[in-house]
Parts: sequence; structure tokens; C-alpha cells
Amino acid sequence: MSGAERKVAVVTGASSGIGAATARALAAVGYLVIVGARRVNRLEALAREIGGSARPLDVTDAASVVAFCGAVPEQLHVLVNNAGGAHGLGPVAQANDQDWAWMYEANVLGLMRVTKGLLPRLEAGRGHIVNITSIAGREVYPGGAGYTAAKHAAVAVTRTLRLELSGKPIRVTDVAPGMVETEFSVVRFKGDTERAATVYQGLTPLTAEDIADCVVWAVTRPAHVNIDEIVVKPVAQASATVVARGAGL
Ligand code: 8X3
Repeated sequence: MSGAERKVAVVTGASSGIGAATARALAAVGYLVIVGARRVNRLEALAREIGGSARPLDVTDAASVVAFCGAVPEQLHVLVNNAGGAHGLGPVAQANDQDWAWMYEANVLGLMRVTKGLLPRLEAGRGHIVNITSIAGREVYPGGAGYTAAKHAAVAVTRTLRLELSGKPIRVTDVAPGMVETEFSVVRFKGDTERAATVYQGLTPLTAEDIADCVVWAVTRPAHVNIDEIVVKPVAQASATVVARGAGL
């Protein structure tokens, strides 16, 4: 793809981890990538590296989403809703309202706002929406209710969207990762890097690039093919709660 034929992709939460890897991978297969996130310094370096453009985006802020969407070209080919994350890991009995509200804002309302804002452009571009959900959208685990509830909601929104867009030329894919070593756990544990490292001890976790690979594969299928869902976990992870550590996997 080059010149006027160059397709356009938007990736949210692109300043690190899965978002940044996905932006790089889409650029590598020819997309002009618009990256959005709160941390604009990191974004600008990434945009320079991949020949794309960087825009400030806080999906928890409706005005920020409106401004971001207004800067996207009239025809959009791929939207990767990656922004989101977990705050805290603890029982419902000790749930923190602020953490739960942030998780719902970032993982559910944020996804809705960006999708709603870009739908006309996606329709004009016969586009593809890829929502990065999680195995936490399919399973639950002790201490995870705030995050698993939000990710179950994100999966429900994704499935609903596919029904509502029936008859329109827009594909909808859910990519649901298990254990991926990124800043995810550092953010969940509010900067406690030692605790975050224990999550991935004794196994080979997925990398952000593994997930980017799934996104690129889904969006590069022929136009009549819709990949509904990809659930991807490390070999050492059988489920959200069954993980083989120290098995050499
Ligand atoms: C991250 C996967 O299992 O930590 O989305 O919830 S998990």
C-alpha cells in the first residue's frame, strides 16, 4: 500500500505494550497509523518511528475522545480499541469505588466513546473494529471482579455491535489475551514492579508482539471474512486460574 491507496488505522492506548506493538505491526504491513494515548511524549516517538501521527487521547474523558475523533480522516479502515486496564486485585468485600469506576470508564465507556465517534468513518472506509478484550471477559478469578466485570461488559458490547452492524461493511473482531507481559500488572499493582513480576514467574508469557500478530492476521483476511474472536494464552496457561509454573513452558 502506498500513496493515495494507503489505508488508515487508529490504535488507542498506543503508548506502550499491546497498543504500541500493534501500531508498529500495522505500520509494517502498510497502514498509516494514528496513535492515541495520554502519554503524548512516548506517542510522538512512536509516531516518528512508524511514520504515523500521534494524538492525545484519554478515553475516560468524553471531550478528549471528540477532539481525537475529529482529527481522523473521513475514511478509516481499522480501529483497534486497546485502551484499558486493571486497577487493583482484591475481594469484592474490599472493593475500591475509584478503582472500579476507572476500570468501567477505561474498558467499557472508553471503548463505546471511541467506537461511536469513529463509526461513520469506519462505514465510509468499509472498516474493521478490533477490540482487545481479555480472557477476563470470559472467565472470573478471585480478586478480579472489578476487572472481569468490565471486560465481560466489553465483550458484550463487542457482540452487540456485531449484531447492530449487520448489513454494513464493517467487520468486528474480539482479540482476548491471557497472560501478556506488559505494563498491565505494574499498573494493576499501582507501580509495585516486584509484585507485577511474580505474575509471570516460572512460565513464558505472551509478548505484546504476539497479540499484535493476532490483530494483523485478523485485519488482513479477505474482506468477506470476519474473525469473530481470538482467545490467545501462553502454553503454560490453561485458564485464568490454572497456570503451570516451573514446567519449562
Ligand atoms: C489480562 C489477563 O488474566 O490478568 O487481561 O485478567 S488477566
